[in-house]
Amino acid sequence: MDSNCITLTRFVLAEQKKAPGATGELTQLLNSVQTAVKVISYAVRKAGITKLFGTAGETNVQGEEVKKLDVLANELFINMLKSSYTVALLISEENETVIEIETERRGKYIVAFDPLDGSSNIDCLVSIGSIFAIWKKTDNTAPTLADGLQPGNQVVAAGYALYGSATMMVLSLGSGVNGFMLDPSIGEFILTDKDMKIPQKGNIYSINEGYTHLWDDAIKEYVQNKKDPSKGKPYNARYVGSMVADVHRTIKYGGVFIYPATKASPNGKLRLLYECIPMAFIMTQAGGAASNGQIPILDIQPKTIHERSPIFLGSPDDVDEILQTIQKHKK
Ligand code: AMP
Ligand code: P6P
Repeated sequence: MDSNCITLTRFVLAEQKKAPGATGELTQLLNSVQTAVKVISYAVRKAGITKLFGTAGETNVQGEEVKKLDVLANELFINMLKSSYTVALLISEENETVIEIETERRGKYIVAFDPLDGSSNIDCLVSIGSIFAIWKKTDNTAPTLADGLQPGNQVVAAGYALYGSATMMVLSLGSGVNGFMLDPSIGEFILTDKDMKIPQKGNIYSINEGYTHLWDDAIKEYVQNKKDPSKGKPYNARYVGSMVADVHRTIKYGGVFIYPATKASPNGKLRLLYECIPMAFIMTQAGGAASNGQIPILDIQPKTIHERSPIFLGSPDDVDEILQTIQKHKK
């Protein structure tokens, strides 16, 4: 046992001490997220035994069946964040409207989160995840919807938890990306992936090819090129259908993850505030790129809390290639 192991708690505190004038509020917020993730991880791994699988008989704002684990994960994020006295407003994938915090418990941060992303994969034990992004309230007035609609280039911190063969938290506080593996024997996240950087170029493309008939020509051409031996060594196709798993693999191995606009979904499927922005922030901090096909995801000005965005993210060379293909088709 390493008697000097870097836990997530220790890492965040050390980063706080580098921030002049920091009061510890952001550290406290991140510790409350860590607690929510630990309980979700436990519940995910026990779900089959404790009958947490299956639907809770409700549907969420997305019109999707809500499974019991979704409900539990959402309540955990809300309760842990509210009781941290660090947040003024919450935005959850599971809640139609913003979640306001009573005055006496308010802090200066705004958190948008997807408490359990990929939940359609729960019952077949495919990896799922939690995703969050943190902004700072820009003034001392009562929180309004505008506080929850800040662009990704104003993000203070963002992260995801991957409930896979192990549970891992990947976090960026604005100075790079670090990965922490949960050691269930001590209940602590341990720094295992220091200063994560995505390869400049990869050999994996990740997109749901079941929608090929709905793509525009640029996407069809790009994907076809990735499979055509006359254009170079063909790429491998990998698609989990769980954003956190697909993005984590992309950071680790390189390549590109794509959820484009389709004829059926003109703005794509993934949500800007609590899926695209946090993943774009992390990817950019890891030396990668993230675009909606026209501009960087982090520069998009959100208009509504559940708006969707097309997303192309991954290795800089791979994202650049697809953006060039898109531009070529615009001419
Ligand atoms: P605080 O008063 O603790 O909320 O921190 C004020 C600002 O200092 C934050 O909004 C961050 O920009 C920075 N900061 C505080 N804690 C941390 C941390 N643990 N890691 C990185 N930056 C931090
Ligand atoms: P499709 C899961 O439902 C999710 O929101 C993301 O985690 C995932 O990347 C995407 O949807 C998968 O969507 O249309 O390919 O099944």
